[in-house]
Amino acid sequence: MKTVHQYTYEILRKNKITTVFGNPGSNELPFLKNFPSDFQYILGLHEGTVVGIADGYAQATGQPAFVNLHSAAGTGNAMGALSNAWNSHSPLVITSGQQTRAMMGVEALLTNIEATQLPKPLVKWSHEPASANEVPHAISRAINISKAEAAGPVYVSIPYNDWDVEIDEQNEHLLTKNVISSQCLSSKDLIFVVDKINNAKHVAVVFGTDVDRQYANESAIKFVESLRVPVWIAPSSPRCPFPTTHPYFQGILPASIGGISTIFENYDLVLVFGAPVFRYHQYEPGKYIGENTELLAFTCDIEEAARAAIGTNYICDLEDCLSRFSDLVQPKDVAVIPRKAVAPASPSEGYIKPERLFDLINSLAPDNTVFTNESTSTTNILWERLSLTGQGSYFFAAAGGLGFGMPAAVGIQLAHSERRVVAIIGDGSANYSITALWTAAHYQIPVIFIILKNGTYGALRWFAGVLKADNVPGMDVPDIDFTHIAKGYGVEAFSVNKDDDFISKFNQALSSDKPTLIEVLTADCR
Ligand code: TZD
Ligand code: CA
Repeated sequence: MKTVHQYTYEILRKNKITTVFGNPGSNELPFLKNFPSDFQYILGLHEGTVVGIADGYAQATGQPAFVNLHSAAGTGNAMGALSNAWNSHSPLVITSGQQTRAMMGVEALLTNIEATQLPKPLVKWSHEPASANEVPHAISRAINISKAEAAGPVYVSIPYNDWDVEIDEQNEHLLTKNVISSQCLSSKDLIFVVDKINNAKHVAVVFGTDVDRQYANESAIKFVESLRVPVWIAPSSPRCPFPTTHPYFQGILPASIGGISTIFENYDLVLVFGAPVFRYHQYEPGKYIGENTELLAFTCDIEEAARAAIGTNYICDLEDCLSRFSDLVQPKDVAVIPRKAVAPASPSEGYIKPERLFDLINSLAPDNTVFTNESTSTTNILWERLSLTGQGSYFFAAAGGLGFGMPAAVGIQLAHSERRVVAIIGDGSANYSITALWTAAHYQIPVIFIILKNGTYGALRWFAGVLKADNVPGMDVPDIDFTHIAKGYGVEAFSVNKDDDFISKFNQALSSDKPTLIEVLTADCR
């Protein structure tokens, strides 16, 4: 008879999962023992970093990533990262070790008390098997739930004495069992929507993160080129669903109620694909949408559809609906006016201002570079100046939880050895998951980390202005030397404040097969 341990690794293999992202403790050792040679274990030094790396890997591969955390303390450390994974529909199968069943009741040290409650509400499913016999079934169930639309994280807590138990042969069925989930518009809905589109005068299109996640980018381009209409990217978008270089691209929407309805004032139909309607941030009151504007939204997520404040919301596969619409819509006869091009930024003395830095990065980075962004006050500058073109080119913390950009870059680079990953990180944000540097160095994952050093929480200074909050403490982060920190973790590092130095170090990083950190002075701190 096979053990829980044997069945679990066979189920993972069957689901093409052979990487475990983790940070271990005593409860996890019986799962990790005799670790199979066709599996790789990626060690992160803090659980927020572990889940960030796994999130990047899951998003880059489009497949569930398997995580193993240490009981309650490890799960607790991962919660911030889990908020991002939840919001980006990342399929993460998170397991944690539980105390041995004999001592759970007396709450021995390292018992995960009410384990299933702990990760809620940031998981689709949370479970602790009632017996050892149920563990493989729970793992199989977790994988299938995580990847079914809308995809998302799931959690399974496993008592450590379960792994060696020999179990029922019925578990063999789990090695051939499959779940197929497809979401398609009915022909009735399809005809209704196409009629709406063809009868509308002025149509605006908004693309969101799930267009990129569901590999619908090409269909998105084909759809708007068939229809000939302007395109915006959804507010706070954690991924880039549409090429920023396309002549129809108008920019990223502001993250406010009033800001969005103003932009769509003169449109009679707004179509939203693969985004919440909408992910607002700063409160700027106004109408959700003007009286003469109708909104139709297409999403993979019933919860997203149900909580939208407006519109007719369809649950469907984005690639499928976009390509079917493309064949049926008639082009509008007004030409789309391209957005205003930004002027190239000029150099400055003693520092490299963000606009200039993004221009330099854009001119030096290869076309298929993947960017992660966690430089909060410069996000609009990034959207204006970086050419983000192909699928999977851009990743940002979907819930705004800092500590995503550095580890996600490591996970994405691990998934895509054929592309270079550049992490654009603020000097404040860099501190939340700085241990990602060690994982990059240890496994020789050649991410280029660029730290924008302005000595402050720039975005919070901006927000303090919006909220008219004066004299707020804790806004600055001076005197951090990221080159020393990076070197301590084994990552080659440089500090630059001149264009020429940045160009030479960035080119050097591009030709290296190891990670590099470049700290860039981006404000006049003299
Ligand atoms: N903690 C966590 C986990 N997530 C957060 N989003 C914040 C705190 C609050 N926060 C922001 O939303 S932006 C920001 C903080 C602290 C400042 C980040 O500073 P930075 O970038 O240096 O990375 P800028 O460009 O100077 O804003
Ligand atoms: Ca900063």
